[in-house]
Amino acid sequence: QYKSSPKPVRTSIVHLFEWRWIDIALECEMYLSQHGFAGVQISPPNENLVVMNPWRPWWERYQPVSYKLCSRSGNESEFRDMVTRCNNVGVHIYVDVVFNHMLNSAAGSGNRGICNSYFNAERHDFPSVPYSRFDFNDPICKTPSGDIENYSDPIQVRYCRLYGLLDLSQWKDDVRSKIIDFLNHLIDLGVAGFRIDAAKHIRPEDINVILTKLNNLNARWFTKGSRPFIYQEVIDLGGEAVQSSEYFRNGRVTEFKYGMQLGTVLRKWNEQKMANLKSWGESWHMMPSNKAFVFVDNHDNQRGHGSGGSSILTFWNPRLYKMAVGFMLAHPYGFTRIMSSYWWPKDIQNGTDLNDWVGPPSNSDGSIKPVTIYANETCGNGWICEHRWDEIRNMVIFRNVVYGEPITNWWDNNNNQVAFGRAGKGFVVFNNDDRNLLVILPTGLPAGVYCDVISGRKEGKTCTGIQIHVAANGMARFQINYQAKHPFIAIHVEARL
Ligand code: LAG
Ligand code: CA
Repeated sequence: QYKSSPKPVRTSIVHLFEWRWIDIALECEMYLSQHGFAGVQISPPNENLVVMNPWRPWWERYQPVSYKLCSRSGNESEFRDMVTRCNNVGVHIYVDVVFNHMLNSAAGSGNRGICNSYFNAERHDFPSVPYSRFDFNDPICKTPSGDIENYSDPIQVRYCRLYGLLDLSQWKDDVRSKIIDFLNHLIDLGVAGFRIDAAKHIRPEDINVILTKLNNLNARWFTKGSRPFIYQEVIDLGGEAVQSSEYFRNGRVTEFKYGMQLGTVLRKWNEQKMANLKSWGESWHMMPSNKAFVFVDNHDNQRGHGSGGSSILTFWNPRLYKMAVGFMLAHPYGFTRIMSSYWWPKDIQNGTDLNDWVGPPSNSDGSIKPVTIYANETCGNGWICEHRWDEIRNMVIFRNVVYGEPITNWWDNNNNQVAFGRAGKGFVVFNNDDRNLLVILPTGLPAGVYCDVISGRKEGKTCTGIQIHVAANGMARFQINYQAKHPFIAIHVEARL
């Protein structure tokens, strides 16, 4: 061997929703780096409004007061420490940045930012940025309420208030320069990219100007000249004035049809079946794969906010959820994000969750509780940690192993049993039918005994789960009974015994 082995690819990020910076730093070092995660999406790090009614909802973090790095997740020195420690183990930080708007117009005034910054919502005054009334779109918005009333009118979508949130003028140089300074500060601290919140409500050309003024990534961790990774949150399920494609030249765009359609298939709604997933991708009216940022659920639609409705699968439905995430990670379409949630007292009344606002596990003073990690690697203290579920964690690794390979050897029973390979690197089999599956299939894999990474994992020379024997001709026998604990099987070349 004359060449050192190439750096392993890492292809998925995890949203550690509402985690504290000190917990994320530990998670990078103790878990994410060892298990092939490329990075972490963090909750908005800048100062927000403290909302007392309802009590400390998660969504208060989408109401900025200033760009000071100060939030329930931690202060600037904790933020800096997290970025440094995560980068040092090769796990990158992606920041959820909220710059469409500031806080809501009815928030009043006072030193009620989470770090005591002053604001006056009525006067549109944010001295800690500073922004003043000239930095907002009120004169342009023509709706009677000042809010977005009609999503088929792009002018309203861009220049009126989303949920009553004071709408910033990103077309103005002084607003742009405040946003650019904020993002460059984050880049200089070492972050790798941004989720642009509410991008649909900002003109793509304004985002573009901001992006072109950003610094290169910090050369302490990134190759000289590297640019930030960008994914823009645009909810486009079709039928609205603003379309995802307007944003392609800025970076990736969230594909909200992905989780909605995949949930519909796995739930077998609308007469859908997994066999239909043979054509999964662009032909399902989704954007080009190399533009798409995909996920089964996100922090909004897992609790009925945002879009996607009741078809969205979440940790509340673990069996189907694991299949959905498993399918997403096995399939080459898009750039993938895993959701990592906290528990809340879900209370559905007449189709809506009365507790959709409930914030992260917290103490009576509002501070966020630490993430507890048990010896068996699962989480406690109210944290769900889907990314630590064996099936999901192992499929994150599967995606890295098969990266760049096309789909091969697709098989289905014309119903809800499907299987496919990734050109000699990996193979998956799903059974979402109410009947047993027993098939012998060509896998395209080299002969050998493989460890199924869904029912177990490879530990040294042994497998804690089912073993799959691939014959010299690539054929292998798969059995998944319909009540089986694990409704799918996945094997790949790094889990050969
Ligand atoms: C997003 N993407 O475009 C975030 O993913 C989403 O979580 C944000 O909404 C939204 N854009 C604005 O940044 C969240 C909640 C809203 C919440 C808002 C502001 O989904 O429900 O609105 O953050 O905190 C809340 C109330 C509204 C109220 C508004 C202003 O729920 O009823 O009108 O505050 O007071
Ligand atoms: Ca706007």
